[in-house]
Amino acid sequence: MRNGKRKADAKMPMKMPEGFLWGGAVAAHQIEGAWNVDDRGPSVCDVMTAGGPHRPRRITNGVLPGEYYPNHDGIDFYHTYEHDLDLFQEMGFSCFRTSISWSRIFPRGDEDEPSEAGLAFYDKLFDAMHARGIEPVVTISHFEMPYHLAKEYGGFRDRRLIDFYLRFCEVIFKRYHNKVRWWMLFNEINNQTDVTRDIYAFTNSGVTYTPADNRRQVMYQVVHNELVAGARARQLARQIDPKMKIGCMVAWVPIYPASADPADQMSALDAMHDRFLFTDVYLRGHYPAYIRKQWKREGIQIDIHDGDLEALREGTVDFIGLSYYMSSASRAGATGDADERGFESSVSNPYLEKSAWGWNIDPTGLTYTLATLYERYEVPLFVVENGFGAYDIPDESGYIADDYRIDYLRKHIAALERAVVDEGVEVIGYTVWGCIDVVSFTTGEMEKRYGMIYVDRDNEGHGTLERRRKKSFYWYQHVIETNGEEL
Ligand code: BGP
Repeated sequence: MRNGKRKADAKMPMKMPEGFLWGGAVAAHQIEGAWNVDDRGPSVCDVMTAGGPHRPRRITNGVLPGEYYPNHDGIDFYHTYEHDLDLFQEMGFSCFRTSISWSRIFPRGDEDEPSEAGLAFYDKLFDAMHARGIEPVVTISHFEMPYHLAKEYGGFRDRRLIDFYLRFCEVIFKRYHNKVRWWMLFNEINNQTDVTRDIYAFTNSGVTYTPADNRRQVMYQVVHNELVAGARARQLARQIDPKMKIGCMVAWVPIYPASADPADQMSALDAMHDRFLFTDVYLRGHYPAYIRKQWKREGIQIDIHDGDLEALREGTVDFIGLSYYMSSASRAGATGDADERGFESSVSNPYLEKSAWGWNIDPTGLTYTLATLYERYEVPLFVVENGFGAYDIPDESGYIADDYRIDYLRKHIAALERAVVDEGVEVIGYTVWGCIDVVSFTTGEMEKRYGMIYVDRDNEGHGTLERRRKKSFYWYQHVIETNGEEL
């Protein structure tokens, strides 16, 4: 109900349009394992140890003996993908999002020629998906930069990364353009605006800050280099095959004003600039006035080369891929980062419950997100991550009745449908994050489970890797079967 009554089309069923893509989402580094098989070189996530809800992951100097790196094995999807795809097909998936592991194709990242073994794996994976009526949705770089590029070049601090990324794109576009229609450039490229978290700079851009760094200066320069790389990749895709749809991918956490105090509204507006910056450049093709003023105020100098701004202008994307998990709030003058959302004025929202990892639960925030993004850009949106991380406790028979996950997903899919039916937002599809239990990104835990499929593996790497259907498996199967009409 909005403004006291449903809009004029209230009689319309709350279901998705024909052709809507339903599925699940993962990332190579969190699912594949086989970290050093068939030529694959270490990626930045292969030097991140396991952590926990209150124990940050550590980034080690190389792969060290005696440390536990959960991404090395993932859930061994590299060897089990046929079986896992059978389970996704059983749920009725029409699409499945994963990434191409950059260091499986270019083990060090600066080679001239790619690994044929790496390319052959993704040929087999995409063929297996199509054989089951599942359309691939591919993230080009999902926190998987070859560790060599981070270690030897400093990641995107070095402009040569633009060319290395473009070479990677050229190889995979030419190889898979007849098998993959939906592509996204960089996963959650905006995470790195939170310069207090080393894990974000490292996984977004291969950057390790030094004590001498002005972190915001470094971050915005690196962001510029990455935005140019993405725009030029978009132009390359257009030349190789215009049928390819290239999207950006952003982590969207809408920031509400903590009160009706106009100062809080301005505080929220300012805080949102570190999100809108990315979609504004990706969709409008230029740097907005607010960021230029902000750089001037902070004395930030961006090294912009000839042709960069033209590339941004010409390389705008076709759609916005986004992850949505939570919302946040901002109070003018707050300095405590109470809500840990990576911006100084963040405060907790007393109207929302939180997950066991402190993530706000706000389905309405998804409707608000989709409506505001669509109003601003009027391009199709793709919800490529939404899910509920929780401790799943099997009963004595091993069954998991994850009603809490069904409840979270039901409310968020209903919110998605309100955006489509009430606001007219064009949404390409919806892929549940971690449709099968995978290694958590922020904590490296297996026990922060998102899946409708349980995987028998614990935080220390013990377990049989057996897959088991949870209660949510059958619930989501019915949601897809009714195209979202019955939640
Ligand atoms: C997003 C990442 C995903 C996934 C998800 C869940 O930021 O794009 O890779 O990890 O968060 O977060 P986590 O795994 O930390 O619980």
